[in-house]
Amino acid sequence: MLTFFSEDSRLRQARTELHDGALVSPFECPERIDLILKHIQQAGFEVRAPHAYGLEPVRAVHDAGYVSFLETCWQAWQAAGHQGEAIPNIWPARSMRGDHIPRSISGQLGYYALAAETSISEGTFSAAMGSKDAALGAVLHTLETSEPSFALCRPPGHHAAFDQFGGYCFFNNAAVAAQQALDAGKRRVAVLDVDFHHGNGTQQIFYARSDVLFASLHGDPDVTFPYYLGYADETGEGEGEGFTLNYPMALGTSVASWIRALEQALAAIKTHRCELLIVSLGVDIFEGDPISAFTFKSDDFTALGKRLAQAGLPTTFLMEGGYAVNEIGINVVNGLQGFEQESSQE
Ligand code: OKP
Ligand code: ZN
Repeated sequence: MLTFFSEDSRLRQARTELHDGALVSPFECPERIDLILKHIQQAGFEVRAPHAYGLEPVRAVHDAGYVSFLETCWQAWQAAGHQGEAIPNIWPARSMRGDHIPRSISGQLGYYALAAETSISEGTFSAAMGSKDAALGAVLHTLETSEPSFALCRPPGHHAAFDQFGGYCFFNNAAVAAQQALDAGKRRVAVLDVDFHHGNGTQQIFYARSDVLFASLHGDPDVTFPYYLGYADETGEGEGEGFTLNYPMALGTSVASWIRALEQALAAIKTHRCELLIVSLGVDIFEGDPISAFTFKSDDFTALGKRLAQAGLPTTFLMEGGYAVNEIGINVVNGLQGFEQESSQE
């Protein structure tokens, strides 16, 4: 499967993640790229560098002030004399005002953050640019040829909301790609999010819209990140009513019951006549993932890819999470090859 990857993704080299009350080396690390690329190359997939598409496709789904904040945050943080990486430690929480953006970079960090584990450091913005360029390159290829494609996006995107970063995400690559497809003439796009964590950002961006159907299979937010979104009763609002579908599942869920939820999501994608499938491909549903709790085995990713191919839609896969570094490449390639095997049989 043709793969799009920007070397700029390597420029995110954060040293700190707030995890279990300690600053640790981030789970979302550059080594993930090499492990995935190794297996992509072993599989014989061509890897292409994307064009630089600039900020216009980003501003189509994100707030302009938020984009500028990301672009200048690291400089402003350093100029303010801070020692470590930029990490928020106060928010406009429910008891305070959410309508004012403070002048101080510390106040801005909390305003534009939805979680505290994700630091901003040198190269973060450039990596986020490369990541969304890979997503755009891949979706444009699929739009032009109807062939499937894979974007090795890093950093991931599905937690990034209209004007918030967090959960290792800065630009919502799936939202950028879906909007691009609509702008290119598709009438309805499906974003299917199979990452272990709920794709809160993608959901929020399209919540009131019917031109993007968002379906997410994930760990029950009652007991796992991102906790405050992703419940089954969130189904969209206004025009978008019925175009958000959430399948929260218990920790420990294995492939059999997971696939039953997938069947429901794919049935809705069919009913609503979606013309393009964007898969937010998180492989943190793997049993060995260090921060997740589903029990997929490596072979189960092949079955997942095959089932997705049966939807019969032009499909673009975008990399999201996956942190069991030794198996991450195998799991990604199994999913993509399962898809290819099943497509070639039609
Ligand atoms: C990003 B993606 C674990 C806390 C989880 C952040 C998880 C971000 C996941 N103790 N912290 O969806 O894979
Ligand atoms: Zn995840």
